[in-house]
Amino acid sequence: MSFLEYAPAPESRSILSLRDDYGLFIDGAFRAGRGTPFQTISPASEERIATIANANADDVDDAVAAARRAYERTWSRMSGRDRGKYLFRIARLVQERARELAVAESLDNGKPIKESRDVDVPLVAAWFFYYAGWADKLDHAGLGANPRALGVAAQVIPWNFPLLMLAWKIAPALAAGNTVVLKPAETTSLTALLFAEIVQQADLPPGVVNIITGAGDTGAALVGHEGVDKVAFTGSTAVGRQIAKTVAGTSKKLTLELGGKAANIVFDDAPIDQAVEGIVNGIFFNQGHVCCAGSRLLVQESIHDEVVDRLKQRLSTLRLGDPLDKNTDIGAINSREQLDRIRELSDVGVDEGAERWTAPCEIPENGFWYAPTIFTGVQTSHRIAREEIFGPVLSVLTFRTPQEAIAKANNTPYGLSAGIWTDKGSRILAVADQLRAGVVWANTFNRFDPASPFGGYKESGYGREGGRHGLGAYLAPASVGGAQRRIET
Ligand code: TXE
Repeated sequence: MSFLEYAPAPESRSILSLRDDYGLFIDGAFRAGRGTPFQTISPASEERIATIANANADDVDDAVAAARRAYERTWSRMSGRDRGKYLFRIARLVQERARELAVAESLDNGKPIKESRDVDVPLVAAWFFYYAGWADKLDHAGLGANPRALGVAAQVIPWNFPLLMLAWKIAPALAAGNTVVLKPAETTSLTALLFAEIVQQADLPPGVVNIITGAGDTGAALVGHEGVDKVAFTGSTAVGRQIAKTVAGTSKKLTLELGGKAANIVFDDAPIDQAVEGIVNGIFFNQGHVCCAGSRLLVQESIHDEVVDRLKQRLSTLRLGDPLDKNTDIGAINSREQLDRIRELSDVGVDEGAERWTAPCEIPENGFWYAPTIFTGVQTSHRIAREEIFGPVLSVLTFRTPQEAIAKANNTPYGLSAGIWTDKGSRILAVADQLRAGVVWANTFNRFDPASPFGGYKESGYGREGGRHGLGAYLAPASVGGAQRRIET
């Protein structure tokens, strides 16, 4: 049976054999951290899962030093073909341990098991397979000197796709010949530590991958460390700005993948059934904890009522509850802090005059939950139309003409993604061309592929992850010139 056919049930937690305490993974081994350890809990039950080590500045020093040694002594001297073999090995081990990784991810993050099982974990494997295939293409490609790795990469990731964001960061970095120190988010460290076990199983040279756990201060110490050559961050725009300031004036290379407020634009000729499913997937997938979520629905005025009615009907059928139940559509909100943020901004929506509708879900007694919510009558000036809510909340706005749709879609400080729903191919091309968004989906939403570059404009950050561009973010082109010897005949 392949992992894709496997459907974990609520009791699936029993397939996990977790440790009670997790250390930092530095130089190929687990060890205690020197900061005060913290607990990771299940957001669906608030029960403790495990104790997680906390890296202080000395631990960060050790991790960066281990990465530097590994870079100089082994990884940068290895052929691309050999690096690729390690990446293929990691990809296969992710597949072998897919059930366990999916259950751990849902337990620690709160996302429905059908998402971690069918989306997150398969994409993690796909990312490693994809970049494994690039590693040997960098050797002697016939384009002059081989491009050079940057050195040690500091990578800080968020909690919404813990394992997938790790893959987006680590796979291209290693393929390009860099070594890494990665810090997962403090509420979702578990699967990064299981990944560290996979790194051991794959027999990677010690120090090539280091995983250090901790909160924002650990992340700040890592990105500010002078032994780091490259910083890659995914998270809030506020922290992204701070990191950009820290890195400014140094020679570190930087990529930032920050927030979003994507417009999902539905024209009156769109296939309605498909569009309704796309709107639901666009904003309620992963409880809306998605930087590219279609959080602003721009619907053509003539079909507004029909679309909103259909959405309400559809949302009334969604099942909210135990993330480990294979029938669950909406899981838990990842943390109490995030739940508070969602509640606060949603209440602002009501105060500003928009109309709030909440899906009729039963909310479990323990844990952090927010029922799918739709706001209608939203104006472009409302905060719920401008700020990232990062939760299962959809703001509905209307438009009359394509030009008005484009203007409203672009009227945001962000520029990460957008969706277009229409039957007219020519309209897709014309509208997509004018949208200031790094990713535009047509008659679909939230589709990810390791070969496609992903990233944003404006406050959504800069740089791209995925594809050749994602690899380029970890490489420095090198020109080696010289006079050619004339061969006498
Ligand atoms: O993000 P933070 P938070 C948005 C979303 C959400 C809001 C806040 O709107 O509501 O951000 O979420 C580490 N130097 N996104 O507070 O703080 C931190 O430990 C270095 C969108 O969780 O940015 C974690 O590992 N690192 C986003 C990571 O940064 C620091 C995904 C993200 O945490 C740091 C997540 C510092 N000074 C939230 N401070 C997306 N683009 O997908 C914190 N961190």
